[in-house]
Amino acid sequence: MNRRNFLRGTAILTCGLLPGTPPVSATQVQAFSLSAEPGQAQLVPEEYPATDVWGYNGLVPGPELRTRQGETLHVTVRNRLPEETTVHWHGIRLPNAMDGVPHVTQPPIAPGSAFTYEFPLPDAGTFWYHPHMNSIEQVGRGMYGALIVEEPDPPTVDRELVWILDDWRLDMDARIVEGFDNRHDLSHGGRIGNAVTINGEFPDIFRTRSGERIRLRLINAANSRIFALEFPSHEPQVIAIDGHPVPPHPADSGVVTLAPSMRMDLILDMTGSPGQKFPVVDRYYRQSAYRLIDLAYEEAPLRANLPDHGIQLPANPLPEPDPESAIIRTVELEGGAMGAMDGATLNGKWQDIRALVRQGKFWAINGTVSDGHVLDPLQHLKPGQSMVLDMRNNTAWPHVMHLHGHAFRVLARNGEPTRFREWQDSVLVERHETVQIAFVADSPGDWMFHCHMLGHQMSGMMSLIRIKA
Ligand SMILES: [Cu+2]
Repeated sequence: MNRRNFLRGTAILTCGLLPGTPPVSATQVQAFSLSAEPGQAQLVPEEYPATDVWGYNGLVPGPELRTRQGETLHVTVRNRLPEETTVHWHGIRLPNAMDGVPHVTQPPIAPGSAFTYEFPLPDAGTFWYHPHMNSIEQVGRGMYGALIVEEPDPPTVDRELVWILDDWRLDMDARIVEGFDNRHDLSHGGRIGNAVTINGEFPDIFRTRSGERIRLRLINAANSRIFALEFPSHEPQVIAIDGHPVPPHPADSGVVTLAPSMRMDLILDMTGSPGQKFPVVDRYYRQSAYRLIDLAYEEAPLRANLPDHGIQLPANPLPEPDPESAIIRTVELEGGAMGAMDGATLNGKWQDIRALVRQGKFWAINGTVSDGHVLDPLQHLKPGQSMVLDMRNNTAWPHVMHLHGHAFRVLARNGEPTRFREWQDSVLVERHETVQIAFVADSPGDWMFHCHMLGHQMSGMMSLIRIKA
């Protein structure tokens, strides 16, 4: 029994099927259990010791949760960590009470206790799960896993792979360097590591064969690192961003850019010749480009001609924002090292930058610094209302802005309309860039809107959008 069959074997049928009930009305529930707990992982080559981590079921990454569109996910999470936690189902459009935000959508899960999440999955795509409590440290110690929602009729490929990218700051004994609240990291580009892993392992060689067609689901689980991957002599086709389909197209300038928390689904046709080797290179930080992994072709080709099946994914059932009636709001991202912020409001009181820095706060959204998750809303919306957020990055650093519980269209960058008006849940806003997004506030509740560079989130760059009738 392969892993997938094993996991699918846990499916249970909830709606009792009475005689004469058409089977289409049945809701298939996929049940899983996760335990947040300390563990060990061999993150770097064998000549180094294993690293003490925190993981789901003690593993890095945590178990892959694989379901189908339209099914219901049921996950019991037990907390065996020495501190409180929650689980956020990143990118999933779900009821607010299941969103995993401590003190806002649920009480934290105390050490020794458990919480059960259950929600339907309206969208197919590549998603992931991670804590929303002390995220910089809990995610940074290895707590994350893939949540894959399959299309009813996925494109035909030879292999489907999930690569969860992460980076770690390790010492020479492969121990995680402490000091997650290091103020230099918080006020600059965040905690960037010195060891990049794919699925919790130090990548070396990826074996493939000429003519193979691969669906590669990339997930960036890093604290702050942005990846810009080049696949020399290959032309990966982007088929989905943040889980949501886009018309298949080659990545811009051949570079697959993935900010923290973002996902990208690629179709990678292996066009090299037998015996060839190609490095995949990450060039986001220009001074420190490095080889992520080698694509190594075996001697025997898989086939002579590339497959020509269609690769376009069917659209997810997302509500289309109405630009005519939309409420438009400017969102100013402010602060950080080399920024111009002289002060901002923290806990209801305007404070100058020195006072903010003393409290470990460096970032603001529209003049307000967040302190934890319980916040005055940045915006009130009625259910069904369309909203445009016109984001301006007034800082010297990139940010990746994530909205909970919704997907938004990316309408424009620096005033230029985007090519595909992509649906995303997280969007990279480069320094001094403007990005316009639009969404329909279709799900009632308090939803976080924050930077997913976890050090920025922790030190002030978080807000809340309230959707209430
Ligand atoms: Cu940021």
